[in-house]
Amino acid sequence: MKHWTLLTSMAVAGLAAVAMAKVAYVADFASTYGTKKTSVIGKAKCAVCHVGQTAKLNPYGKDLGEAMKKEKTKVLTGSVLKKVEGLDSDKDLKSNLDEIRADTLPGDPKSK
Ligand SMILES: [Ca+2]
Repeated sequence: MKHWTLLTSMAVAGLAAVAMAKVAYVADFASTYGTKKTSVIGKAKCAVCHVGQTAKLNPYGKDLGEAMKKEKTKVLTGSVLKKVEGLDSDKDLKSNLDEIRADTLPGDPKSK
């Protein structure tokens, strides 16, 4: 029984750490691009990189994940964000940077 309690505690702590990481990523993104909370991107929060509010990454989130791996970091930095600016993650013919500037979602082809 104690074994399960420990495992459950570790799982909850792990999920909390993931949630905290996401909150930090949203802040890093906003400070890099100066996005306002009232903008489409600002309101999307985690959905800029994830499919809705799930842990699953959208195409833009996957490209950021690859860039983080290449930089051997687990932190979303301005440098990582810049590495994927020229890509068109969601294949809607607009670069990620153009989408961010236009306040559309770089990981959602329906947002353009
Ligand atoms: Ca795009």
